[in-house]
Amino acid sequence: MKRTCLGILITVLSCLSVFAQQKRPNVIIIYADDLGYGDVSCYGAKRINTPHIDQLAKKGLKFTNAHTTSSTCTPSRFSILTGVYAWRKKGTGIAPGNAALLIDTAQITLAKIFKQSGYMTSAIGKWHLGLGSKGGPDWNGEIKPGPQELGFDRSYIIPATLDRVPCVIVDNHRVENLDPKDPITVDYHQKTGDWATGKDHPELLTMKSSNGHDNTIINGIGRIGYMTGGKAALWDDYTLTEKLTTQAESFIAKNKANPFFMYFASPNIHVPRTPNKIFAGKSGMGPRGDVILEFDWSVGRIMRTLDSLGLTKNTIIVLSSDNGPVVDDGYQDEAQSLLGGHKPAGPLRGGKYSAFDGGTRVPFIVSWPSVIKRGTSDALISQVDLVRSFAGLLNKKLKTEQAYDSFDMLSQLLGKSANNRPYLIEDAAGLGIIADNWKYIEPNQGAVYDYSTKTELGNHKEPQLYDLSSDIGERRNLASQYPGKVKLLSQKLQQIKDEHGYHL
Ligand code: NG6
Ligand code: CA
Repeated sequence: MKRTCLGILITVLSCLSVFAQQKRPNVIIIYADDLGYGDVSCYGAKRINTPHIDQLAKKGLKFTNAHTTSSTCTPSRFSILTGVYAWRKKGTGIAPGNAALLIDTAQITLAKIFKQSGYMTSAIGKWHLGLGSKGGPDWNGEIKPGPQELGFDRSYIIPATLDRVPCVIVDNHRVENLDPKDPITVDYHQKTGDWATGKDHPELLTMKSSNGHDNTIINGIGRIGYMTGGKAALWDDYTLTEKLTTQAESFIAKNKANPFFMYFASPNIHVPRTPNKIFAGKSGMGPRGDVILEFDWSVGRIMRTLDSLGLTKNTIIVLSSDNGPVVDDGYQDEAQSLLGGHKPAGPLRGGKYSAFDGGTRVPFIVSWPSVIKRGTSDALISQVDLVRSFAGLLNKKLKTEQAYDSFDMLSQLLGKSANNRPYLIEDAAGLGIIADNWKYIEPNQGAVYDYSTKTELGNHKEPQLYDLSSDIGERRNLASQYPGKVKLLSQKLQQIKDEHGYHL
């Protein structure tokens, strides 16, 4: 008798757990590179049309006040994956292509949270968080630690950026298509091997540099850093988005029966902008506009794959960008001359590299058709919050010493609350803090303007204070009018810095 009861109990419990298993949503983060607040049509772009992203926004929740933690790539990615501000750790600025892994493998990560909850996890696309242990990766051997040591079951990545060597894909722990007889050498200080450089052979370039980008030429494009070898492993710039999207689709298809988490970090719309021939010339805005179309297409393909497998309803998609927009980021690709009236940052001031909101306020859309009601949310949230929010969704308790900069904003992500995060930190040359629509940028010695990218960097030797509710473009510095507010926010910022340390 006892045995039967126990048997029934076990059956009931296992049914419950299967039920729970089935109900758990898949989660996909689609993370664009350098896509601005004004670069997609559902955020107001007029000259460019992004129907798939718009469709996602139409079905889901469009955030108007969501932020990256930084106005450049590496620190933003560090934060979204760890729940910790990158400025707390030394050496987390824009990483060279041969940097060692920047995230401690003992640290909690978004991927680990999903993996520990039984999800299949993958990182596909741009990584830019370093690989390998001290001294950097062994490109010709086993490349670890990397994403897999941080909780991703599968990884298929561009090690750094499109414009940084080595221009090869790392498939799990190895360079894809590497011929052992043609080993790769990478150097960020001096030329290695005999491959031509943009500096010495500008006549070989199919895309000319406007700033830097004059080291080794790969596929007719001058890059940052020197490399030689690995010829068979080099990526093709013009079909890379396609290739990565296909990988994403096959990961989804393979895991259609399990809950899965995919971090799909698109290389678009970072330089060098090399649209697939399907999109070349289609935007009328040159390659920058064309790769926005390409990004939108790749989002559409992922959405279609989910649809065809019947997964749309129970899949959460978070679509965002790692930092704000830049027009000329170092190549002569007509982005500036063909811009027309397009405003990549929308109404915001500054862009990539900037302490103004153009650097950090980005498109942010969350869709989960079976749960989230469509609409718009003005809640102040940060990408650093994804760690604790998804831990909340999975009922996973994190220790206080883990992901300490992350807040559980699940209710906001699901549209059940529009409460603001009490404060939020943005990182450029100096730090900025936003609380209740007031933004304070601490005094710093950084350049005010970057002439090569034509960016207002938002740095100033004096404190800056903006009322974002009436001045979203950060035009009127109210610091001298509201010294009390300046004091309060600078004290709060100092307290946040001191709580867990900082390295600027
Ligand atoms: C800059 C590069 C820029 C881009 C950026 C990183 C030059 C002149 N500029 O140093 O092209 O690669 O680093 O971008 O080399 S990010 O989105 O990965 O942060
Ligand atoms: Ca970026």
